[in-house]
Amino acid sequence: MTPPPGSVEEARLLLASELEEAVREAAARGGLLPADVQGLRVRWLGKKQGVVTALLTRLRDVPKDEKAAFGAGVNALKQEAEERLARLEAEAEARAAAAAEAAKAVDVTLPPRAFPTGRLHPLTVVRRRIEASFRGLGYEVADGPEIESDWYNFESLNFAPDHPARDAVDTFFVKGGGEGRDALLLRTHTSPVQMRTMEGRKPPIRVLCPGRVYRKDDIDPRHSPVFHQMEGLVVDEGITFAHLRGTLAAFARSFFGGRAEVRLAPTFFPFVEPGVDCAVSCVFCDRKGCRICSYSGWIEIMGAGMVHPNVLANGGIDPERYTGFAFGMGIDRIAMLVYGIPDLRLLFENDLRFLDRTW
Ligand code: 2U9
Repeated sequence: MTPPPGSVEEARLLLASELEEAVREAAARGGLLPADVQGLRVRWLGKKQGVVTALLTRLRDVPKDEKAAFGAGVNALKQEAEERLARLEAEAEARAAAAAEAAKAVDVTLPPRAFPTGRLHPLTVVRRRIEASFRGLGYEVADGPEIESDWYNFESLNFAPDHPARDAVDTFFVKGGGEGRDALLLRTHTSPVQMRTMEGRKPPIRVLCPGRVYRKDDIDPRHSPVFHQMEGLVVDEGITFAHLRGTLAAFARSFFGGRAEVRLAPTFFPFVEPGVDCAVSCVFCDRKGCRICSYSGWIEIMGAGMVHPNVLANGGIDPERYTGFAFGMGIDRIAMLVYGIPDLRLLFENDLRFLDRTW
């Protein structure tokens, strides 16, 4: 039976259904908040327009003999509304307090925030790998100045006075340097470091010289006016070409893998005699022929040779007693080869879109 409109009974049913509805509706967003309950309190118990207050103002229109019952009914309703709202309020406050506590807490199960770390440059990785291959053979690593004299860069290394590399077209000379062998220049190879090493000590010498070198080359995918070399020098009594060949073969196997072989072909460098070009069997196609080795099965990786007696003598070493071998390779070229880098410039531009990977 529906209660008559405007009756206390009707208001009591409305109170129950409205509060239940409010609770149900708030469940999806985590339950009633204290502010929600405050809104309900205003609607029901508000002094100006609350439903209960409105009922009380109607008391004067109620017939005399019904006034007592009506007033008691409204008071009961008011008490019921107060109790229900007080309960909802307590729940909402407890919920808000728990949420505030949770916001303060550290969630130890969260995955750690990514932390940006630095990485090694591919040239550094390749240099270190080459060094590791030779360290196992007893070599130490040495370095020297990038600004050199004509003597250390050319003259002492047996370059003829009219050798084309000594031309200002190919080499960066430093303004204000001296004349002749005292001229200053940006080193065109790391060989001056080996010269300085020979001067400073007695054989046996086994030294590895990595470093930046400069040549007046125009920039293109395979050329840059600055690049990197790794050179090596061994000087001792009784060093022969067989030691050179065995060393290059051991390096090739250590660096490129156990199946790698080397092939030597005669060539000319002023600082060695004989001089050789050294190729390694193509590890990409196992010598069958592929794009990387230009379908030859071999890849040129370095030059080498027996140190010229004039060069030993210029380094203060008696060429009658000692012999030695030397080799040189381009670190950039080897990095491009092993990582398939198509353009040398990528190694110098410091673009993280290229560099940011594990080399
Ligand atoms: C001393 C005596 C001998 C170093 C050598 C090469 C052969 C060689 C090139 C390879 C490619 C340089 O990067 S590259 O352009 N180098 O072919 N270098 S023997 O010989 C020396 C060095 C120092 C005292």
